[in-house]
Amino acid sequence: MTFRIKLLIRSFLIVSNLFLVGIGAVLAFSPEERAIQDAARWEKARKVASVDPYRDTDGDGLTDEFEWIFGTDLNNFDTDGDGYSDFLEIDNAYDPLSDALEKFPQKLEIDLKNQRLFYLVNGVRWREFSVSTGKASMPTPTGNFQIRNKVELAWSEKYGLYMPYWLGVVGAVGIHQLPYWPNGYREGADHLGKPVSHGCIRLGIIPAAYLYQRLSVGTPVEIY
Ligand SMILES: [Ca+2]
Ligand SMILES: [Ca+2]
Repeated sequence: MTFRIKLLIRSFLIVSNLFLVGIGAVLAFSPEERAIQDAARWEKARKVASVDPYRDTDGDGLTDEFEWIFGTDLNNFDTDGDGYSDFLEIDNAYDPLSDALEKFPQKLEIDLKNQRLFYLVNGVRWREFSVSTGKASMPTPTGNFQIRNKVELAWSEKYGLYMPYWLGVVGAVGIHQLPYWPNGYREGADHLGKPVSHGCIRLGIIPAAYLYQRLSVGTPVEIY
């Protein structure tokens, strides 16, 4: 084959690849769409495998549906026999099928429209919490970020309040527990589910502590 023909074919391949990448970006699914697809896939598989989603056969706190999703034995509370239950391992992002110490990938997805935060373990929506994000005049930015810092009790100089269990995300925006003022007054939990913050992502008392204990700097955060 002559050099010119090879060059022509290579150019064609490069251009067509770029085209495919472009098409891929246009056709990429949003987290919401991915969740719908996952739900449909699980629904179908559950029918095939006759898994009762709400039953917890071995009583380890992990429903049969989650056992099926994570591939654990729904008749054995400690599938890999390492002394830690399947539930405890997944809840702390460890692989319930192996005693390896590497953690599963973790991720947060924040749905501004529905004011929900999803905590993903190994790509599975493991927990879901109500949040309060930025009000219309101070919206929470959307995009793909990472946890950039952690502060157990952050102080806002600007607003004169404490933001416990701070997980910094982008600029001055972070995820934190319902804030409280030096006089002890705390923002009401009735604000959860409503976008009323100054841009931060506020979480309830227990969810904020739960996530702070489990997540580290670098964890991906997708806000949409
Ligand atoms: Ca179970
Ligand atoms: Ca185990």
